[in-house]
Amino acid sequence: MRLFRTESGFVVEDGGQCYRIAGADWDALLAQADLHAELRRLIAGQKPGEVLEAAEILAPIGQQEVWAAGVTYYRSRGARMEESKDAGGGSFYDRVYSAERPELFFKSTASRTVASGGKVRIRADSAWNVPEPELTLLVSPGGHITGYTIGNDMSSRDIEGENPLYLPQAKVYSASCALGPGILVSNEPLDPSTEIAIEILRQGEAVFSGQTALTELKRDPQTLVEYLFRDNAFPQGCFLMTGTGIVPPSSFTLASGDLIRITIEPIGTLENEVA
Ligand code: DO4
Ligand code: MG
Repeated sequence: MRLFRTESGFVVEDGGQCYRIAGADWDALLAQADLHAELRRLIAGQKPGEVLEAAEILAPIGQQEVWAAGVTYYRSRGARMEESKDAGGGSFYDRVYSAERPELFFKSTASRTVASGGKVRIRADSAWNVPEPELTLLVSPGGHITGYTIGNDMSSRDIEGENPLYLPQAKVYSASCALGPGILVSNEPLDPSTEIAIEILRQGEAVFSGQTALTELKRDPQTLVEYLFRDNAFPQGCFLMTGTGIVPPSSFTLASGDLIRITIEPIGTLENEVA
């Protein structure tokens, strides 16, 4: 079952049929410990037949914070070691990849997050930028994973590579995060064979494509959540990006007008143009 926040209300898609949910509050919904059961209850007895208009879809975020895990795939470890070797930051990435404690950082709020169909940004003081396609968890205030969405952790690699202490500036700026299109609501873990794919189009031509699978994710999503919730309260729940396993070659940087398409099959496709 998938849940969408749209300009004209909330829509549940279940078995190919769409249902509208009236009178619900987004933050209260996302805070449900068993969102799946709550949506079942809300659509019970309703007639399907609603139409989900892609142009109406909003980012599936309210008051929740977006956090992110880093260096959770071998490819991310290698790319970070390479970009920061002149700054002496290389060994940090190697160590965090195999440490028990994961890298977790604050990524975004609703005001910095764009929906599928919206425009992500490159910051003006950076010349080397990439999208990071990431499976993103919806986590309830009690720390239960209740859903999955697609995230783009836009990143300025030159700023991050110059000094690891610049990470917040490389990661957190206006329109640096995209989430959506909707939330796959499920209490079950995703199949490890689930694939994450990205395609970047420039003037209609593919300039980069890549894919990975959750089998490559070094950390268990629930363990990432347990670390995030240590001495940290999320009264509205939160989103947790699980890291990227796809990094374009060092010669690649995003340009204005590029179209970024990230697909995780059971969730959908997150599509954003670069402003
Ligand atoms: O340590 C830097 C950021 C890592 C990250 O965002 C990722 O691996 O996805
Ligand atoms: Mg990332």
